[in-house]
Amino acid sequence: MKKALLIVDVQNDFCPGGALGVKDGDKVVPVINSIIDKFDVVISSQDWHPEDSVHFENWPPHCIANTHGADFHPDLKSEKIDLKLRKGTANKDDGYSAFEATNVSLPDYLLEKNITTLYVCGLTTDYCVKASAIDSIDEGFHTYVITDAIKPVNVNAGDDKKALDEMYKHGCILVESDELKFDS
Ligand code: VGL
Ligand code: ZN
Repeated sequence: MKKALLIVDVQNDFCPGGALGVKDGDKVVPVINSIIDKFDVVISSQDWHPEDSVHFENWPPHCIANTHGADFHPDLKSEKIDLKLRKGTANKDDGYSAFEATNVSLPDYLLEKNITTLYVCGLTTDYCVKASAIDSIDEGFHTYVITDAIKPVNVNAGDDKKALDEMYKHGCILVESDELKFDS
């Protein structure tokens, strides 16, 4: 019975000044760094879009593969990451969920490592965090969402509250980072 931290899309383009920068997106970084050593395994996802992605009909172009915008926020302790997932890599693929990663099958990896529980954090609450947390439940994992380590886009006011409600109703457990007190 092991637990993994899933760090969703803590990338330059989702942080202030980035192509799809969200308010206080960078503020998740110190929170994530403060808990990163508590887990058996640390997994990240990165939005990794081709320039001609259909996804850019709905969003300003962001996180284009192999660009600075697609890199992790420079302060994230990325050297602690065991598995780096890439998603949204095909031009017809939104790839909101880390479970849609194209370079590795996340369920297979978790099974192989005996991970039963996922703690989800990162960007953004109302898109990729939500999609990943809901897929995690659907794939049969105990799923926690770390509410002070996520930030929303809020295309419409209140989208963040709706997303939290949806995750909770789907079976996710909402926790704050200072509640994470593990035995080992
Ligand atoms: C995301 C919008 C577009 C996210 C990705 O990481 O939540 N949001 N692409
Ligand atoms: Zn995207």
